[in-house]
Amino acid sequence: MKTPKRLSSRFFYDAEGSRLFQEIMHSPEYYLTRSEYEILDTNKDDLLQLFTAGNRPFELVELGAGDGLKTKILLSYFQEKKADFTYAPIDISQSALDGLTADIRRQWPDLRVDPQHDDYFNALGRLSADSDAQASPPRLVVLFLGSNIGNFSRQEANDFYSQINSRLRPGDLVLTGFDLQKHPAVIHAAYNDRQGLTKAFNLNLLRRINRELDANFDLSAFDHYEVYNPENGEARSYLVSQKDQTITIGALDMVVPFRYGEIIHTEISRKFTRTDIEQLARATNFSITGWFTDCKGYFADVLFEK
Ligand code: AVJ
Repeated sequence: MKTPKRLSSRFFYDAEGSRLFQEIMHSPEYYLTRSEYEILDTNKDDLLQLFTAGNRPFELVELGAGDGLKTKILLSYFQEKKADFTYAPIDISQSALDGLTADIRRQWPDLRVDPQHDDYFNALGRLSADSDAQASPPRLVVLFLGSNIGNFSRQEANDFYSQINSRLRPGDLVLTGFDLQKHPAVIHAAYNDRQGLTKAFNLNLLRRINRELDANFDLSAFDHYEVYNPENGEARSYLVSQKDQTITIGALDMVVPFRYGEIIHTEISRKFTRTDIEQLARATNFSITGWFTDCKGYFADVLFEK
């Protein structure tokens, strides 16, 4: 068995995990969502001008759309301004996608929605192939909001943005939400909320393994532990075994021993400097054509152009 033990943060988002994440986004400590909401709301007109430059129609492709709370600010404004665009949310969760699509069709019956239930790359590849087939293709505008990029290592982020770049044409855009480095105590608090929502979110991984893989984790025998390292900008989440114990995972025919104090690493939430973001753009052949921050300077939505 490898040490330290690890679980991928991809597995957080079953129905209960998605619900807990919604609650985290509303908690007083989790500033990320409010900061990005402010940025999009304040700059929606500038963004529309940039997306429609040259009077081209555009296709708004959102990676990991979730409940689309923040995107709706843009959708609502773009609709009001009668912009010529299609919204293509991509998500691996069919239930999240169905909910979002139904919601949007109810709210804006005239908006063109083209949901893609798929892996990001397959969906992006298909959308760019579709537009290649058109005489005057729409500009692709990729949205990757919420600092979801923080879950990637530096290398993974470079690979991901290079792959996105390879599926775009010159003039296409990517708008990314980056959580910025700031006073470490502010970041620490966001992942250690008083209500225990982040703890429940982290422990839900074990509940999911119990249910889907027939395991017998006792959730009360594990604790949540989060550290933020201001030297490298990494917030890391762990589950900690509170005693010596042995877990069985029926579906995998696996017996997993834990020592008292042993950890499972579950997530990295990376925080960025301006230099980190500039290096990402340069390494993946994008130029930076827009830089938007909230009034506290906690978060940035940055526009990359191919
Ligand atoms: C959805 C990946 C941006 O890392 O801040 C929230 C998930 N984890 N609290 C983040 C999360 C713990 C979140 N992202």
